[in-house]
This record gives sequence, C-alpha cells and structure tokens, in this order.
Amino acid sequence: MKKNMALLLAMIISSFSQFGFTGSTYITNAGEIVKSTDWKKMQTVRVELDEFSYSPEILTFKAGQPYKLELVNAGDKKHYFTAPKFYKAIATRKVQSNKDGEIKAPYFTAIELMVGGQLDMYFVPVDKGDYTVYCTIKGHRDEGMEGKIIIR
Ligand SMILES: [Cu+2]
Repeated sequence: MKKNMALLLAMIISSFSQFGFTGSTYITNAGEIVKSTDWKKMQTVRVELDEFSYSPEILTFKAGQPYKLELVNAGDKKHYFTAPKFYKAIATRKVQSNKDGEIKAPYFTAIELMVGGQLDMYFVPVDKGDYTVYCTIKGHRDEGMEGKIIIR
C-alpha cells in the first residue's frame, strides 16, 4: 500500500509540473473559496471506474455547493479520472485516501486509481459549463471510457 501511495504522489507531482505549460486559468482564489465554504453542507457523490466506463456517466454539480466526490476503481485494471478543464473550474480542498492519508492541494489535472483503490476529492464547483472526463490509459477512451461533468 505504501508503494501505491508513493506512485500516486509521483503522479500528482508530475501533474503539477504541467502547469507552467498550460497557460493555466485555474481558480486563483481557490484557497479563499475553500476556507469560506460551509463544509457541513457537503454532499457526497460516488463514481465507479470500470472497464471501460464511469458510472454514472454524467455527473452534475451545483456551483457553490461543496462536494465529496468518491472515486472508486471497481475494475480489474488501473484507471484515470482525467479532466483538466473540470479541475480548472473548481476550488479543490483536498484529495483523501481513507487508509493512506490526504493531499491538500488547490489544483489537479488527473487522478489515477489503482485496482480496488478509492480517493475522495473535496471541492467546490465554481465555473459553470460542460466538461469531459476520460481515462488516459492507452485504448481505454476508445473503448468508451469517457464521461461528462456538468456544473450548473
Ligand atoms: Cu482506464
């Protein structure tokens, strides 16, 4: 399990290094939004990753409402929850693993889930719009591993 966490950290750190090249337009006051949010009002949404799908396939969130998004890999392969534009439209508080710990960070581009893994993302949707989520492992998106995220 420690090895998995180290891998996960490596993935997240490598995601960070991409910022400089994207001309990023992340929510710059994400920290203030997270702090001023009433987390007692948080709603929990669960999405399962499998071969080769996200269930549910369409996620709808309300701007300003705090959420815990439970990302669960129910499949037999590793999968990604890659959604660069969505991550840029939200204020993220943290991503937490109930057994390994948590990572407090305002910005992500992708989250990788090991087989049987679960990570919970705590966030507040900010920018309304339609976003795409997909798996970046070779062939998975072609097999249909793509979903939609709506912030309204
Ligand atoms: Cu996949």
